Amino acid sequence: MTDQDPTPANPELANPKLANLKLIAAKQAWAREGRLLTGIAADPARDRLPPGQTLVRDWPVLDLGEQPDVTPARFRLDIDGAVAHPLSLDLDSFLALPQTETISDIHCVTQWSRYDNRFTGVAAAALVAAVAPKDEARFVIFHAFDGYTTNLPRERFEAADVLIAHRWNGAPLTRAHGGPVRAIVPSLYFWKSAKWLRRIEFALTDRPGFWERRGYHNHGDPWAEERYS
Ligand SMILES: Nc1nc2c(c(=O)[nH]1)N[C@H]1C(S)=C(S)[C@@H](COP(=O)(O)O)O[C@H]1N2
Ligand SMILES: [Mo]
Repeated sequence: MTDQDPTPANPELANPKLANLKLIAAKQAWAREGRLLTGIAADPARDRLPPGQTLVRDWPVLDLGEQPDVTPARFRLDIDGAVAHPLSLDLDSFLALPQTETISDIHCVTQWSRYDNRFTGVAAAALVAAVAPKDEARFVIFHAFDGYTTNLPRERFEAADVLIAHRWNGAPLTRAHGGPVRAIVPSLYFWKSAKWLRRIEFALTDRPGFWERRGYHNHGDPWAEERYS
C-alpha cells in the first residue's frame, strides 16, 4: 500500500490475511464505481436519516478483521504532534479525566444508521484544551492499535459532540467495538471514528488515512453523501 504514515503499529495490517485483502479490495472497487450513491438531497434540520441510509436496531461490527487485544497494561493514548503540551496517558490516567456523556446517531458509509447511542468518555474539546495545539495545526489524525488511521479537520474534532469514548449504553466498550477506547465523531461517516485508539496527532498538513487513500471521501459528511472521492 502507498502508506504515507510511519510503520503501522501492527505488522498484520501491513501484511493482512488473504480474506481481509479481498474485503478491502471489494470496498475499494465500490468506492471507484460510486456504488451506494443516491444523489438525494437531505436537510439535517428536518430529517434525521441522511440520504441513502437505512435504520438498524443492532450495532454491526466493521473493521479490517484484526481486532487487537488492548489489555489495560498495553493501553496507551498519546496526544501529540503540533501541540504545546503533549500527553501520554495510561488507562487509569485517561479514566481519571473529567467525564462527559453524549447521545448521538451513527451513520456508516455501508448504509446503516443507528440512533441514540449513549457514549461516556472524555470530550475531545477537553483534550484540546489540555494539549494546546498550535494555531497552524489544522488537522487531526487518529492512529489505532490495529494500524488503522483516519484524518479529519481540527474544527470537526473540536466540536462539542466529539468524544473519546470508553462506555456505550452504560457498559464498557467491547473489544469488537473498539474497546477499551475509541473515537466518536457523530458528524462524519463512522469510518472516521477510529476504534482501539492509540494516538491523536495534531498535524499542520492533511494526510489521508487508511480508507481515504482507498477511494473513500476525504471529509465524509453523511448529509452531503460524501461517501467516495
Ligand atoms: N481501528 C479501527 N477503527 C475503525 C475501523 C478499523 O478497521 N480499525 N473501521 C472503521 C469503519 S469502516 C467503521 S464502519 C467503524 C465500525 O465501528 P463498529 O464496528 O463499532 O460498528 O469503525 C471504524 N473504525
Ligand atoms: Mo465502514
